[in-house]
Amino acid sequence: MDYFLTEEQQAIQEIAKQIAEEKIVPVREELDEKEEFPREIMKICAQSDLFGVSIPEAYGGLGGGVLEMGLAVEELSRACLGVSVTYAASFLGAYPILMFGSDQQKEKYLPRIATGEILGAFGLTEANAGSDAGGIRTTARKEGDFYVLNGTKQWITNGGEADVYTVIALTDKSKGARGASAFIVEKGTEGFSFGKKERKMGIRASTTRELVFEDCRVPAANLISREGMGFIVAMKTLDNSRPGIAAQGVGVAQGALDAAVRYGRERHQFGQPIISFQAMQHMVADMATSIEAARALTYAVARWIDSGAKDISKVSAMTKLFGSEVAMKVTTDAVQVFGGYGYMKDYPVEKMMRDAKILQIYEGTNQIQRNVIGTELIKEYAGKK
Ligand code: COS
Repeated sequence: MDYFLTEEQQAIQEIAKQIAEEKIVPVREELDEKEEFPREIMKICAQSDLFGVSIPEAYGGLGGGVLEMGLAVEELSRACLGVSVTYAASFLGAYPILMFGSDQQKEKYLPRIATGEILGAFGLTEANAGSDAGGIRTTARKEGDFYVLNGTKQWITNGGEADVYTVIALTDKSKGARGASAFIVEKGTEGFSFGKKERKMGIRASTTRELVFEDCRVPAANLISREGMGFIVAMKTLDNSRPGIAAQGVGVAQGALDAAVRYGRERHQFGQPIISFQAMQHMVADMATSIEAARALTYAVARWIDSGAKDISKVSAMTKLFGSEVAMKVTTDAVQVFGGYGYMKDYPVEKMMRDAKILQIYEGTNQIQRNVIGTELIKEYAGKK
């Protein structure tokens, strides 16, 4: 289907597709097996300008938005979600700077993120603050020209590998979420170290690690926006990044459908290709239909956000919810098309199914997405919007 992408958008898609097919597919199994960070592939993405797709031209990027990011993420995700989330998480770390940073902060960090010289990461989640993001306990105490950070962030994508982290910490514990503030913390800052590296069911090429702050002194100039804005910074970041999770879902689902149809044409049972059976055709028909619906919703919402829309929480949550549910269902059905072979590591679909599961969980579980959608709907019907 033609989504009337511009030449530049098609070029981004093409480059990401080429990297996916030529560089990621040949190594994805090994990266998954060894839980290896895809450093070489990130270098290739950097050389191909992919890290700059959604950074403004003024800071050395290509000036795209949520749609351009989604197009790149979708193509990389067709090959491997572990690699695509590594790429996307760098931009997740950059969002707070891009949306709320000072000119100096933007000038200092965005050009290097755009070239891929440095990788970004986003630190919000803690052991006791997952869905309840307002329940974080990491603190930031003002001391002269510094903030002193103490606490531990958990499950941080690109943890230990990224160079620059946007971290949410409490500057006023008594105010809860309203007392949170956002900071830029560079790797190598004294008192900032990395804890446990997680072993995961899927997206194993992606590194997930604790960030540990022990009397970590961060220059006051690294405060993003002002004190008390941290929760808003985090929520706005997630509003903008959730369509990227939907794009991951569309990508991995498309990868699974491609594999399933190819296999269905080759695999013979009862003297004919299994794709000739109606049971198989109905399965792939449903897979293809739901993928196209998820893609259409994702592109439409991304375009709307890029047009400058402000009230995006509901539709952003819808993309994430729908795209991730489609990914889980389609990858599970792809394993079914492969039958016993689908359960084996000889084919890519078991990995796709393991990888897809995280999409229903991270950047807000799908239960939380439904809460966000429901809350917004109630406000609309009550005439408060
Ligand atoms: N944009 C701007 N402000 C927002 C917002 C958004 N999308 N969502 C919430 N807020 C504001 C609220 O307006 C409220 O402000 P006031 O205190 O001024 O009224 C404040 O933030 C707290 O909001 P709320 O009361 O809805 O928060 P809850 O404690 O009920 O928590 C959240 C609900 C939003 C935290 C939950 O729905 C959520 O999204 N959890 C998942 C977090 C997540 O995605 N984690 C992944 C980690 S990063 S990979």
